Parts: sequence; structure tokens; C-alpha cells
Amino acid sequence: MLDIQKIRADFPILSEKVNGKPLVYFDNGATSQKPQIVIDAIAKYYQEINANIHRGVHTLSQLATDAYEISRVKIQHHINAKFSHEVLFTSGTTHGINLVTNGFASILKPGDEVVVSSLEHHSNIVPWQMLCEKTGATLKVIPMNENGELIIEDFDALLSEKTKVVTVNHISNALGIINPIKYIIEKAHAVGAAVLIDGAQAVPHLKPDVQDLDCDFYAFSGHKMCGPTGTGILYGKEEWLNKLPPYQGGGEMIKEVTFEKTTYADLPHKFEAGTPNIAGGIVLGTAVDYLNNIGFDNIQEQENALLAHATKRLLEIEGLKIYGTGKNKASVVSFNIDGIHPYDIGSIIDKLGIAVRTGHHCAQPIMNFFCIPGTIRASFSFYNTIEEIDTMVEAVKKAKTMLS
Ligand code: 7TS
Repeated sequence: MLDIQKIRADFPILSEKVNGKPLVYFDNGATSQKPQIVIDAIAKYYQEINANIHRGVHTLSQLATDAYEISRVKIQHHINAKFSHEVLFTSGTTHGINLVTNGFASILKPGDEVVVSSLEHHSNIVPWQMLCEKTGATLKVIPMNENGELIIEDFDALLSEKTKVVTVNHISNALGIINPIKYIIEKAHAVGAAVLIDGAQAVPHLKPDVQDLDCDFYAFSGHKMCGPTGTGILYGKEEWLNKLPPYQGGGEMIKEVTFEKTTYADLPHKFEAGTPNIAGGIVLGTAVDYLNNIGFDNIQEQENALLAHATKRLLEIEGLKIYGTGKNKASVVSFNIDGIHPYDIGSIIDKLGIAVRTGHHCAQPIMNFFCIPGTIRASFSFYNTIEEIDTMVEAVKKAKTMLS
């Protein structure tokens, strides 16, 4: 078992007060908090080795370049990519997905089909819609059931030789449902489609193995896994990254530039135009080390206990409904109370120091499915405690009484 109090001491913000109350931070789905080792590593970079990378012969530039590339290799091993050049630094999941959809604009033709799921975050819907508009391809949607699970027979039925891309999230941000991505990838490949997995909500909870999954692309954000904002990774299989055109043009992504013709750099630089978030990329490696030192088995054990306790305690409240009741779930509880707007509950419990997200969670199609304006979402991390959940439950009860 983890020593949670010891872990909490790593996160300075967890001992802050908000609105005069000890902070209870349950908005981990939006962004995680950062341990001191990550905060210190950012300062250390700027204090000791700040320089631009991949360009200078001078010592600092080489030190910064080495640190950046060591972080890339660390992340390669973390997700078990075959090559480090399959690991692209991005500014986050949104950037990674747009890089891929931009690339497919030169591949898709009218009549081709893109399959997305009904459980997606807007950032894994809108770029594909834009791509379909541009190319004349058609967007198809895997429906969900009342438990918030994808209807797999309907997914099977959507697949045909017209399917060129399938994309789903590993874990739903709004409901916490874990999707059967291995099955989805295998079936999509059987009809020759490429698969992008949106791993934004998965990487704080588990260690994805991209070779075992056999996905073609896997996108995630650093800030949800204890890393800095403005960092992310797009994993792409070498053959796909070679096939796709560059996303942005600029410095560092070229081999040779003349006004007649420009040739592009090899992977991964072809997709990394301009000066990146150097400190962020390096410190994402620090965050990955931090999580691995805690261990994902330990993280899951703690988070499963939090999920079970929160589900049980919240359901004691009359009129409370949880959305996303499927079996395979990460530590996210999305709920509403009969006749009360989620925003009102969120505002009252915020005054009590409790941070949850209310609203549609950038997943409006899910809210439309349940015919609700939004939910209250409590998303837990390994540094949260059973006592904090009890505090939230009492606060929600109090808010209910005030609003009824
Ligand atoms: N995909 C999923 C599944 C997400 O949950 C998010 C962010 C994104 C993509 C976009 O990530 P970004 O880092 O590029 O912004 N989700 C949330 C959330 O649930 N609350 O705030 C942001």
C-alpha cells in the first residue's frame, strides 16, 4: 500500500487553503497537480542549461539537446514504442490529433469513412469533422448504451472497406469508462483502417504499451500526468509518420531549403517545426520517472479504492444519479442530483474548498445522449484520500439541502 501522506507531501499545492478551507482537489481529469520534483526541474533547466536545442555547437545547447533527447527515449520506453523517432513532442493531445488529421487530408478521398466514438472529447471530434469537410469523407459514430459503454456490435457493423481511420479514446474524460481499445484496433486493422487512440485520460492511470496495443497513433498530454502544461506526446508508427506530410513548416523540420524545393528532415524532426517547449519536454521525463517510482500498480490500487468508496457514498444521497455505470472504469465519478443544476452544486462546494468540474466536459454529444446540460465530475488521483471523498459527500449533501 502507498503511504498517501508521504506522497501528498510531494505536492505543495495540496496543503494550500482555498476559500479558507483545505483544498480538496478532484479536478484531476482537467489537469493533475505537480510534485515538487517537477516544479524544481523546471527552474533547474532555466537556471543551469537553458539554450535552444539541435542547433548550437556550444556546450549549453548540447546539454539542453541531450536532456531533451534523453526525455524522448524515456517516454519511448515508458510507452514501449519501437523507436524513439516514433515519439513526437507536441503541446498536448489536441496538437497531436490535429497533426494526424492534417496529414490525412492528403490521403482521404470522397466516399472514405472515418469512425469516431460517441464518447469522445471535442478535441477528438472536431478535427475529424474538419478533415471530412475538407476531403469529402464521411464521419460515422459508434453509439453508446445507457451505461456509457460503446456498443461493440454496432462498431463491428460500421466497419467496411470504406473505413480508413478509426479513433476512440482509451478512457472517457466525462464518464471514466475504459474502452476495449485492443479489440477495436484489431477489428479496424482487419479492414485496413488506421487507428488513433486518444490517451489523454489514460496516461495518468496506466502505462500504455503501444506495441502490444498495435495502435497506429497514440496521443496524450503531459499536464494530466504530473507534467507541465503545454507538453504532450504523439506516438506514431514509423511507417505512418513517414507517409504523412509535415504539419507545420519552419525551422528544424527541413533537410534543405531553396526557393525551388524544400526537402524535409527525418523523423521525428519532420513534425517538430520551430523552437519547442524545451523545459516542458525535459520535465515531462521527470514526471514519467516520478509516476514510475510510485508504480502504476500502486496508483491503480489506490484509485480503485477511491472510486469504489466515492460510488458507494454518493449513491447514499437520494436523487443522485451516476452517469457511466459500465464495469471498466477509471477513477472518475460523473453525477447529478434530481432537479438541481450541476453548476449550482459545483459553486457551493467550491466555497467549501472542493474543486470539481461541472458542465459538459467538452463532450457535448454525451450530455445530449443523457438529455442533461452537464454533470458534476469528481476525478481522483492517487494522491487523493478516502477522507477527502467523505468531505465531498458531506458538502454535496449540504448543497443539496440548500438548493432543494
Ligand atoms: N482528449 C481527452 C479524452 C481529454 O480528456 C482532453 C482534455 C483532451 C483530449 C484535450 O487535451 P489537451 O491537453 O490538449 O487540452 N480533457 C479535459 C477535461 O476533461 N477537463 O478539462 C480538460
